[in-house]
Amino acid sequence: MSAPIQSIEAMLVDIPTIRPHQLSMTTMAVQTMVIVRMKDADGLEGLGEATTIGGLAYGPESPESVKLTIDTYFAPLLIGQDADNINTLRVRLNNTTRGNNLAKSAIETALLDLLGKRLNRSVSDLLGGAVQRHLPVLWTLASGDTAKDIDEAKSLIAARRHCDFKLKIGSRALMNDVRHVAAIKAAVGDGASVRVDVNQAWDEATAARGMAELQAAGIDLVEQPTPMKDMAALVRLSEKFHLPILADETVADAKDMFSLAAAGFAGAVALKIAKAGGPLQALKVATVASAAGVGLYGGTLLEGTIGSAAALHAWSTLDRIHWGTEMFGPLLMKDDIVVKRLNFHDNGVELPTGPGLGIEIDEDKLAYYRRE
Ligand code: MUC
Ligand code: MG
Repeated sequence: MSAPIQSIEAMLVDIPTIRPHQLSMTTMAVQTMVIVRMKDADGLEGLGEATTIGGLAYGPESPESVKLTIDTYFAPLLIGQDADNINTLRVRLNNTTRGNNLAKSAIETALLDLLGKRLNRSVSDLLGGAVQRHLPVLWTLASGDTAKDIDEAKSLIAARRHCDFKLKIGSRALMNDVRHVAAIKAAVGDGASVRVDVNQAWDEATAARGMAELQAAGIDLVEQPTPMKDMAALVRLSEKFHLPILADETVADAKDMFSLAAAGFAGAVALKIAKAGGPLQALKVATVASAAGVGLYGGTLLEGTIGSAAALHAWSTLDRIHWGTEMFGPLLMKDDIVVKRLNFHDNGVELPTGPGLGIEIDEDKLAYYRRE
């Protein structure tokens, strides 16, 4: 039988990154996760995570605002409610709170983890069952230095930890970025798929020139070249080039996916539980994308182990993930707050096993990294 939600705690956890991670809008030296611990009246605990990139650099929710939203607005709406009916709780939240999908993703994840623990089933079981248990994971090269990126790529290929790479570009002059990308592609060879993420940095004309250059350099995919709200530019670019586009910031939820596809976009979409408002919501984006013939990619906002595991449970249920995943967030951090880290091997990661997410908090580590 189910039990009411008794407490919801949201805490900020700061872990340094293994090296600076340079994106078009910020350079990260530390990752801040919002970790949610939700307890029911039987003492079962659900874990959730909401994580973004660079404070407010990536989107309108910051780690601090996510914590405030959960503490001030979500917890009073949820405490005392039956924890089992996740759809009812989502409707309850959405009736009185708009947006804040990162915070909602942490809550939906914690509810799924809690339900899984109650039923002794994994989150992927709750989502219909895993189709694959070892998912491909690429690595992002973003040290800001071409030679360092090449060394990093070569050692990861040799260790069979990753065979595909995403490069963060857009902060430098176009031709400097193109030279950087072409040098890395030439160094890793045809065995590796090399993609770029521009994180909205180009206007449409720059993007058209950039895509022509990147196509010639052998790049496989160009992620979010233009500003998120400019859907028409993404559609026009997708019509103009054979080099496919991966829509990221433009598509948060199923409605965005429908609008982009209806406008004529062809390409792929980065699914992210954080953008959509949770694993269940991200799978709705996948359904719309698949119906429109848009390829799927398992995306991250560089979450730690809890958020990455939640996403992996969702991606594992998809028939096909055309472009693989990028669930490497935990590897970008110097340390972790879980007892058993995810098992990355053979250019991918194992879906964690056990009830719920299959993740357990290391209390000492959490106490150490938790922000006071
Ligand atoms: C993004 O925009 O895709 C994913 C991988 C990475 O390095 O940054 C993120 C965010
Ligand atoms: Mg992106």
